[in-house]
Amino acid sequence: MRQLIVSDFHLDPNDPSRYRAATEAITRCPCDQLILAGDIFETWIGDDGATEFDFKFLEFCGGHSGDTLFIHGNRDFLITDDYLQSLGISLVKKIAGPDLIVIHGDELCTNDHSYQEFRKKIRTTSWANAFLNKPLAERQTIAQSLRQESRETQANRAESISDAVESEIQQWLQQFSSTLLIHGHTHRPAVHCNAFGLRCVTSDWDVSGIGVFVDTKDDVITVSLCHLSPDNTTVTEQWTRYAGTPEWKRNSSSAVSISV
Ligand SMILES: [Mn+2]
Repeated sequence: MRQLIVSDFHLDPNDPSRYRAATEAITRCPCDQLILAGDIFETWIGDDGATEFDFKFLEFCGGHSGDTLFIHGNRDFLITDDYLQSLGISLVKKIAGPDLIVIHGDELCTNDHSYQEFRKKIRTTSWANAFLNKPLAERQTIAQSLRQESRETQANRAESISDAVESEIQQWLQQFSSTLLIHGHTHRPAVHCNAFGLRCVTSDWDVSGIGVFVDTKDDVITVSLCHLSPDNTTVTEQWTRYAGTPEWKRNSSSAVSISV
């Protein structure tokens, strides 16, 4: 069983090359389950505002694995289950169990109080309905100015995004009796290992990015942080845990192998 977790493509129809790169990079990585962990799109103003590029990309993802899941990010949380279902993708709030937790990650950034307040306000049915009831043209204008603002303030640079808070991470791991948490959002790709477990952070993308493979075979769980691009797939770090044991061990670089 192989799962692939990717996030933060920030796809924008103004830049079709990114859709191509993401499609080609994922094509190189066959998997049983593909988890799109949020901010796949730079903005989502309603399913009726989806472009041909958006539609084609999701259709590709839906066909790429037998089980493709979508977790809302803070930029594409208005995409609906109906729309995704029609393209072979299931919308899930999170993946949370003892084997694996996958979330977008913005919920971990609790030091950014103004962002959390804003999040609370816009992630309500009433806010969504009020926004979606605006005419499409008006929403498109809003999206355009959001993209412009995002570029100008360099909102997608890691320095502009608050980092995950350690106590929140521990709380998630403990709540689900898990030792593996994977998330994106912060644009700070890395693997962090401590007494509470392993935390893998996926990257944002330009024409390549960093995703995570979780391979489960017999009693061995292998987690590989990988650089994914249209030209190759390279493991940068690999960790293993034996089922029934709490401890993650880092594989020596000579032992690192992945077949994709
Ligand atoms: Mn995000």
